[in-house]
Amino acid sequence: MTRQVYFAEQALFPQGWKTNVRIEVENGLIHSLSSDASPEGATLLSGPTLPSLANLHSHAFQRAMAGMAEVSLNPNDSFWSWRDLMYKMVHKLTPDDVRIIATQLYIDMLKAGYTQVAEFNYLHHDPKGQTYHQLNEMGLQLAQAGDQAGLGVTLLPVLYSHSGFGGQAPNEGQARFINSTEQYLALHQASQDSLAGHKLHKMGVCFHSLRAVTQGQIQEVMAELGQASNKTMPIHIHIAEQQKEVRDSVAFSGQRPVQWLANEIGLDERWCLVHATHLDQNEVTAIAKSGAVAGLCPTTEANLGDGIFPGVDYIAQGGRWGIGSDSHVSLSLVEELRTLEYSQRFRDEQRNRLYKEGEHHVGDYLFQAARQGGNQACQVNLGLEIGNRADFMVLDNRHPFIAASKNEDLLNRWLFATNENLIRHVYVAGNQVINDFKHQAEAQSNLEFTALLKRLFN
Ligand code: NGQ
Ligand code: ZN
Repeated sequence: MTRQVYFAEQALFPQGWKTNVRIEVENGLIHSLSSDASPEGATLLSGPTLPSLANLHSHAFQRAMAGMAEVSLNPNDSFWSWRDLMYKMVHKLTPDDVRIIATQLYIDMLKAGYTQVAEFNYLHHDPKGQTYHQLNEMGLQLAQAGDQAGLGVTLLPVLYSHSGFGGQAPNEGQARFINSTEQYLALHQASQDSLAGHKLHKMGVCFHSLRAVTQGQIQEVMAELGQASNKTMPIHIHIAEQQKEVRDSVAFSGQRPVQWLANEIGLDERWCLVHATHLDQNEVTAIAKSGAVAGLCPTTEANLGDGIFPGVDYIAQGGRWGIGSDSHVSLSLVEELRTLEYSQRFRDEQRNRLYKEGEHHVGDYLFQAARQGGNQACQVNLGLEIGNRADFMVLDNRHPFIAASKNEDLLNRWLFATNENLIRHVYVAGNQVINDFKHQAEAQSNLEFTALLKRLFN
């Protein structure tokens, strides 16, 4: 048995801040928690201590092209022209490349305060579309990257069969993604077998989008994987990110994407609807009522010109949501949460848009809601509660805004008025993975990632 004891003068619980908090960890889990406690025999945490968050949406390989698509090639550059560039890069990546990118990315995620990531992986085959010797080769590389960094991966093998609504044949750029339902179920089983019993990694079910799968396929996979013991596995899908997708959905079925999913398949707490950007009032209500999580990726959605999520209406109805860094143009939960709130302000020409009854501090609302939604979508429990994994982070109290803030102002100061990374130490399952902004594997990872970028882009 491993046992650690930590002490923080200030720590954020699900109910709010408490002082002089003693955190006892056994075998990676929080065994006991007490406030107004004594520091005797404990390792002192040097600043305000917060739970880390689960990042609910990632395509790790896209980190390699972050910032490389900001060149105007045509006056109508869009999500779809960005996707063409992304497909060009996908073509070049080997399994080793994916591991190198993901290792660097996951170290950067830990530094940013994410300790679990839902990896929405649709890169399955070699560039000719042939399966690798190991069916879940890419999933293994991603899990290995998670192990090297010390971050938990919620692996979501993705079912991707078609290029558009109604089972349209895939296009050439999609060759590495394509599986039949049968192949997908075999891939999923292989992934479950290889991650079974792993301390940090989890599994979920995933459909790329309503463009990429048919109703029959969703039903078949749900019948196989949504049963008995697996009933709690999260189910992720990209939904309604672009207006074109909504128009194509209506043209195909007479229904908008979320409307169709709610009516024809049914929504519940297992679902994570990634992006869910374009919703009418009925769809807002359908998601909010179902307990599903809206998987918001504010910096990527801004970068790709997706549109603005109807956050005010959704939250007024109790809607759940979490944050994903998706294409990884930003690895900063400060920037994600701030962009989300500011998107609402831009649209409404008003201030302080996202909060709830009983929590009028925007930063506190945003942080706690993102924590809960990320947990639900990634199948983890991050937060200072007994029985949870002992993941937490320590802010740098040498910064005046951190050192001088009263409890109720601290998250607002941090989230709305700082830009430099202030996450100084990070712990996963009781072990320190970031010490004074540094990760023990970063020097080696930087070298390998730099060489790879030069090979890909020079
Ligand atoms: C993806 N990314 O699968 O990586 C997508 C783009 C698509 C985002 N939606 C491709 N941000 O949706 O077809
Ligand atoms: Zn995505």
